[in-house]
Amino acid sequence: MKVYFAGSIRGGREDVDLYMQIITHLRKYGTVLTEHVGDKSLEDKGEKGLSDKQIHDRDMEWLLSANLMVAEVTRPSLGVGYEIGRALEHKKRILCLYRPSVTPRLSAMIAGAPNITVKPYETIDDAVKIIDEYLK
Ligand code: 6K6
Repeated sequence: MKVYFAGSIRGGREDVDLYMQIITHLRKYGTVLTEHVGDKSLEDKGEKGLSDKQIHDRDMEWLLSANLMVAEVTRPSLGVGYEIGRALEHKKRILCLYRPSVTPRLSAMIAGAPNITVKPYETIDDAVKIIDEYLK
């Protein structure tokens, strides 16, 4: 299975450690195409000198090849919202995770969208259980 993990980059990197913990769990199910999203050491100044267009086009290619999208949507991110919209358009399975203690009111365009599974959680242990249940 190919998993596209989405998490905030320019929207704010406060949750990068959590992203890596989720990615580490997702690896048990297959290949995570976007491991860099959880890489703390990567600075957002154009990974390997890639332009914004190159990043967009490469990520879209990966997204289209993925069987599943898992998005951590606690930190509002234009890029993550865009990726979710594109994944919906292409009928991908989408699981969105968010922490209500940080974001009590998730965007209605995510919380109210059809064909997206949205789950609140607080700890990595909760997230792991939700993912396991979703993929069972
Ligand atoms: C720096 C650190 C990690 O990656 C970089 C270089 N920039 C990007 N590289 C790869 N994917 C990116 C990059 N910027 C945004 N994205 C994609 O958009 C990721 O798949 C994220 O899920 C999402 C984040 O969007 P913003 O709007 O928060 O940046």
